[in-house]
Amino acid sequence: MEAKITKAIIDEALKDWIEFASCDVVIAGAGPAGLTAGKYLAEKGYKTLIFERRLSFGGGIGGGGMLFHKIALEKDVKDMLENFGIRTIEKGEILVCDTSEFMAKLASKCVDAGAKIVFGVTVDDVIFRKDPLRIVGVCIQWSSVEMSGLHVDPMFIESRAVIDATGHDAEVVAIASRKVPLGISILGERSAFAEEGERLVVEKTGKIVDGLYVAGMAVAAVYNLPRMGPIFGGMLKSGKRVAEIVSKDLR
Ligand code: 48F
Repeated sequence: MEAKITKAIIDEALKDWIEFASCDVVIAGAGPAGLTAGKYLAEKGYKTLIFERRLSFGGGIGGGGMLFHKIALEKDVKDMLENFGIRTIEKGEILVCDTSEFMAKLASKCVDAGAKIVFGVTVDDVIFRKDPLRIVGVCIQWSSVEMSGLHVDPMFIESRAVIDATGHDAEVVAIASRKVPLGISILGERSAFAEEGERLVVEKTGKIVDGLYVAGMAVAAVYNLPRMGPIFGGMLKSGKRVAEIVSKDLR
């Protein structure tokens, strides 16, 4: 029995790895922006793979506002929330919902749409080509190996588009801007200005260079935009917008 358990797991895992070694879209990070982008891209039929460093999805959702188990959203994302089946309570101009419901339903809709989420894997570099400069995939490593500090070479996933949805540090764009380089420097996010941050994070969502896109709080890090704290409408809209932009470019 024990050997059968091992064989069944490895057999199915390898099938996924072989299938996804080359895919349409790699998303780094399974926070709200990455999960939303994953849902809309998979729904459009793109082979979409999400790598998440941790062993769970949700990113900053679980912490709510200072560990209170609720997050806020603007009313203009009500349709999207209904599409995800997420229930909210109206508080004047703000909608409020449970962190657990928000996280679970974003992830379940993303998976149901066909996106593959792999936990415990960190995107630690990009693959590039010259003339013209473009990003054609990512280098990946087990997060546990990364944490151990062992010297282990990464492996590669080729993809037509890479989306940095790694949150506040914009890790993938930061690496590419240092190592490719892209001719940009990452300034990091600014102090809080919720309304402006929510607007600009959506407006600036998009392509960095051919093959590399940015969504969610990573956008704020790249473009030095204000942070907005535990209000999440901008993350949903940014995830949806990057899916539309990538989908248009891949068509
Ligand atoms: O941080 P995160 O939730 O980013 P987001 O989707 O949403 C931001 C909000 O949660 C909140 C906010 C706005 O309302 O201020 O903070 O933009 O999710 C990012 C995910 O990416 C993972 C990380 O563990 C988290 O789950 N991640 C980070 N770096 C890597 C990564 C990496 N190099 N490879 C794989 N996953």
